[in-house]
Amino acid sequence: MDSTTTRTMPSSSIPFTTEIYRQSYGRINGVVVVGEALAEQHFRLLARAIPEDAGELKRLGAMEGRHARDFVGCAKNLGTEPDARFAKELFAPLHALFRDCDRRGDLPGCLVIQCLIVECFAVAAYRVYLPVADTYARPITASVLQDEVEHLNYGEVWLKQRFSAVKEAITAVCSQALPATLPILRALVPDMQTIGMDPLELMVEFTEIFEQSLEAIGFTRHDATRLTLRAMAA
Ligand code: PL3
Ligand code: FE2
Ligand code: FE2
Repeated sequence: MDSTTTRTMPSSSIPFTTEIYRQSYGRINGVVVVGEALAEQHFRLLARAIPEDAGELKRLGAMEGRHARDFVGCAKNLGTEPDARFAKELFAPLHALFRDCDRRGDLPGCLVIQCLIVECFAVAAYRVYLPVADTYARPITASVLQDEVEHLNYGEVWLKQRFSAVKEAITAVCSQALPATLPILRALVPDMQTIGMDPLELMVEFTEIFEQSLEAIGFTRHDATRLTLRAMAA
């Protein structure tokens, strides 16, 4: 199935009620719910690390908690539940990297992992999921998507304001954190195909949004592309 076919797959041809759909959805939904719950933790840690923005960061963390609950509801609506065990294993390396940066007081590292990498991943995933979502999940996903853009924006603004001081730290953390993100995507390829998402489209979308973010922060287009491609090829 090529990407055009997948992207335009009409909702009527998606097998929402089959057991195979439910199983794939449970694994993907697990990754989403665990990703949202970790995002909540990360924003709470960031609120401690950046006291001048604590109120704002706690608000963003609370949004993540709501996203997790809303997506659990999407699984329940389809008669399945999030597979959290599988998802926790997938997110463990990225979460460990965040905790390391937090412990070392590497704020740019924390912001790149949560606000740039995780949020770009979320924006790309929800954009690709939206056209193939069931009628219950679609409005929820559309509303969550708007919140994720706000989370991405918080990180962009913070990093842009300190660009020359944090440029090296951004490059360093990307080279570790981007390779830790790819196995999550790879593990979900067959399940994404089952629910009508095109994994290649997700990669393309992620790369585009991530490079745009790096440019918004202050990298040249050339450096943004190099940094992303080098880290993804690692
Ligand atoms: C940050 O706010 C949340 C981070 C969550 C990361 C989500 C990754 C999702 C992988 C692909 C599946 C998207 C489909 C959505 C289905 C409920
Ligand atoms: Fe979220
Ligand atoms: Fe978010």
